[in-house]
Parts: sequence; C-alpha cells; structure tokens
Amino acid sequence: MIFNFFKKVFLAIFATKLSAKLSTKANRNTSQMASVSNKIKVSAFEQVENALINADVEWEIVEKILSSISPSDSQYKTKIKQYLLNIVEGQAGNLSNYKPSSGPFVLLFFGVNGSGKTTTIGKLSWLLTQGGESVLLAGCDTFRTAATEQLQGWVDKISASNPLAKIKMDGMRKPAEDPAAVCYRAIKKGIDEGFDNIFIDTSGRLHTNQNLMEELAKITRVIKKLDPTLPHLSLIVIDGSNGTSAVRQVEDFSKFAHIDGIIATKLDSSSKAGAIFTIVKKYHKKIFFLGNGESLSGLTPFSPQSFVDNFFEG
Ligand SMILES: Nc1nc2c(ncn2[C@@H]2O[C@H](COP(=O)(O)OP(=O)(O)O)[C@@H](O)[C@H]2O)c(=O)[nH]1
Ligand SMILES: [Mg+2]
Repeated sequence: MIFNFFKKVFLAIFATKLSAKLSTKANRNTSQMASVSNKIKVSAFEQVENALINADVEWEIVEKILSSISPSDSQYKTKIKQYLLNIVEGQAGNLSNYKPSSGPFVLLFFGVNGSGKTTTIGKLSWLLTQGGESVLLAGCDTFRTAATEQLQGWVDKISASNPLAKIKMDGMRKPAEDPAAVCYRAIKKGIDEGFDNIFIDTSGRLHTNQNLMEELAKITRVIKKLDPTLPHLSLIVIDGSNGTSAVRQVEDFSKFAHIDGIIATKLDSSSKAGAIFTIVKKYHKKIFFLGNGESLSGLTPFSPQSFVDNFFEG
C-alpha cells in the first residue's frame, strides 16, 4: 500500500519534471528557430544591401532605403524595389520628343574614352535603319585615325545585315583635321542630301582635360552657325561598369556641353549601372538607352521597371 503511494508520488514528480523539461526544450527550440529565421531574414536583407552597393548604388541612397525598411518586414524586397523605381520612374528619354519638325534629326554623342560612343552609334543606326530611316554618321573623332575606320566598319556591318539600309559615313578628309570643321561639313552634307538622322561621333575625352573639353564646346558652337537649334539632342555615353565615377563625368561634362540625357553601356558585363540613380536624383537627366553587348541589336530603350528588376536578378 505504502509502496503504491510512493510509486504514485514518484511517477507524478517524474511526469511533472519530464513535462517541464520537454516544455523548456520546446520553448528553447521555438526561440532558437525564431532566432535562426531572424538570422536568415537579416542575412537575406544584407545580401540585398550588398547587391545594391556592388551595383554602384551610392551609399547615401542605400542608407536611406535601409533606414526606412525593416528586415523583418516580409515585403522588404518589394519596398526596396518601389523606392528605387520612384527615383527612375518617368525618366525614360524618348527620341521623338526631340525630333525637329523638318530637316535631319541631329544627335551629338560624347563621353570619356572607351565609354562606348562609337558602338552605341552603330547600334542605334541599325535600329533606325531597320525602321527605314536614313542615317549619316559624322566621324568627328579626329584624334584617333582608327576611329573613322571603326565608324565605317559599322556602316559596312549594317549594310551587310540589311542591304536596304540607308547609311553613310562622312569623316576626316586629311589627318588631324579640326573636329568642329569635320562636323560642320558633315552636317551640311546631311542637310543637303536630306538625311533623316545625323549622328555626331566625337573623340573620347577625359573630363579632367580642359583643352579637349573646350574642343567639345567648340563643336557645339560651330554647328550652331548652321542652325542655332543644333544639336537637337546631346547625349553623354557612360560606361556602366565605371562605377560612381560616371556621376563625376556627368557633372564635369555639363560644364562644357548641354546634356539632355544619358546612355549607359556594358550592362551585359557584371555592371548594373547603379550610378544612374544618383545621376537622375542629382541632375534630373533622362536615360535613353542601355547598351548590352557589341552586336547590332545590343541596345535597349531604357525601361525603369526592367532596370530596377535587374538589380534583384543574378
Ligand atoms: N560588352 C560590351 N562592350 C561594349 C559595349 N559598348 C561598347 N563596348 C566595347 O567597349 C570598347 C569601347 O567602345 P567604343 O564604342 O569604341 O568606345 P568610344 O571610345 O566611347 O567610342 C569596345 O571594345 C567596344 O566593343 C557594351 O554595351 N557591352
Ligand atoms: Mg569612338
């Protein structure tokens, strides 16, 4: 009897202890799981943060995003995307807004050496000739002798791919000609021959080189003598993989040339051209195209939504 009583008491104590132990373990497991899930959330959040920084979104913008959104917010990715989208929304440039009502549409391309001006001109020429428009390329990069050949190379490539393409090049006729004079002559030819578009290709210049920057200002001054509304569109071409130095390029070039908009190239590399957010925020410039690759079709009109989506892919 007594034995049975002690057995019951012993079993009751054992059951209580076991249940307490199990419940502590369960609590510990729940809190451990919560902390693991939190860690995963924070690390996923950090990954997005790193992705933005690696894509050259300036720290000031990243910091603002991170301070306004919590990693525990299940919608944080959507919110970050929306924040970035708000910056570039409505910033897609449209060529047709700049076209003159009559005469050729004259576009001036400039930027630092190797940013992709000539390649972009080639790709844009292909796009427009595919639509049946004629294009005259004004080869005003008189600094490198190979530059005229490179431009002619694009004319040949486009003509080979589309024998009906109406495209010509007019460049230097003797070594070291003044680029402004070459440009003037080419535009005059384009007007006289009734071209739909004239693309002016200029030498790559360091934004820190005063003389070369003055030369760019001279090109604009000289062509205004033909028609004060020229050029109808002035575009700076930035290499998307140049990081945030593209912001400085826009600032320095704007001291010597009017800038209507931006073309960012080399988005097929690891570059995502996050500097565009700063350029748009600071200088309110339109983005016209993104270059992705060296083929004829490697130029895409800027779309704010796909640009932002691209930050969260790959
Ligand atoms: N991968 C890649 N390479 C490009 C792109 N645009 C230009 N390039 C290359 O970058 C280099 C410089 O381009 P180029 O057009 O000559 O630059 P420019 O000096 O500004 O006229 C060349 O080797 C081009 O083939 C692009 O969108 N993607
Ligand atoms: Mg060039």
